[in-house]
Amino acid sequence: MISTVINEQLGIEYPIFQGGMAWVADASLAAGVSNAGGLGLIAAMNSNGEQLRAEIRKCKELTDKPFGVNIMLMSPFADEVADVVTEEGIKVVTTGAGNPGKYMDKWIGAGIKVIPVVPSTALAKRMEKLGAFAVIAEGGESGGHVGDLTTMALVPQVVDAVSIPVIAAGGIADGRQVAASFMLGAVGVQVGTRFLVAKECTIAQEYKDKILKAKDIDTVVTGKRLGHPVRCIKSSYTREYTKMEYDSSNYSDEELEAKGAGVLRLAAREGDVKNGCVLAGQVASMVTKEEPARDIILDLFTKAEEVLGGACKWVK
Ligand code: TUI
Repeated sequence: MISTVINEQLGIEYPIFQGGMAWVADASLAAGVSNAGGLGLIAAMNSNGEQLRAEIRKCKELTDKPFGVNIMLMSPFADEVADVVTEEGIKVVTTGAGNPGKYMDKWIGAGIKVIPVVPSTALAKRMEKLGAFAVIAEGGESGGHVGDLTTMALVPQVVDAVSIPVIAAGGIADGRQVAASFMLGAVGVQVGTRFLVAKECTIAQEYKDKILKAKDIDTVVTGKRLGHPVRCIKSSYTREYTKMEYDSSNYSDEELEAKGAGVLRLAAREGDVKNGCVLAGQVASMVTKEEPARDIILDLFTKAEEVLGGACKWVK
């Protein structure tokens, strides 16, 4: 059994978080993962305060296990949802796509364990100083908003830079990658892409099918020109976007911004994977079957234990 400060302190069975994926991580998925022994997270994403409150209450109906909320700091409603998590007695908040510094005192004062996603050692150190319980070091293999460093390079550097627990994220979809994360010094993992095809995940079947059919080289990073790089599955949409992105004399930043508006919702909720954008990590091609969250977690940890237990097959 793999047991670390993460599952012990958070009152969960396995040291695994489900990524707080925008337009994906609703009460159904979060409760499914929490009931399966991991930490489910509701993505506050672009919800306003009352929408998030309703989703949190739904999740409380579906599970009596701990779950958390992920706050996307670029959201226009970040201030409102920052208050809602304290009012609703949420115990764990993860943050993404920015620096949560201005909320930290309030959250920590309310007894919340704050666990920011960090793409660099500098931000990890800043978060430690501000009282973060742990950090999630997310490499650019992940889906969605990505940093520059890979998980392999980032995780051990963050582990060396801080003395709080480090959770590895980005490029983790099977037991070998869970085992590797522990070898790099992480004490937990965050998994996104593999949970896209969990039975409890309510996204459109067309989106799940894109993940199930993906090949290794099927993801691309768009949006660098606007400063918001996002990894997604290649499609006719990403080809059009990329063409516009590299043709700055003909397409303004505003036109590019407009091209990106609403495309994740279109794919995830409407199932329009032609005009919409399917966010996914580089491990999408390793995700080959839809199954309950419990089976995903059991598979990840059973295989990770086998790998870690056997140490290394090259050591004779
Ligand atoms: O946040 C994510 N993944 C996301 S957010 C998202 S919604 C979105 N849609 C369109 C454009 C942009 C976002 C989809 N996927 N992962 C966590 C993450 N955070 N990855 C990288 C970062 C990050 C980057 C810079 C965290 C902090 C940061 O700090 C910059 C600073 O202010 O110092």
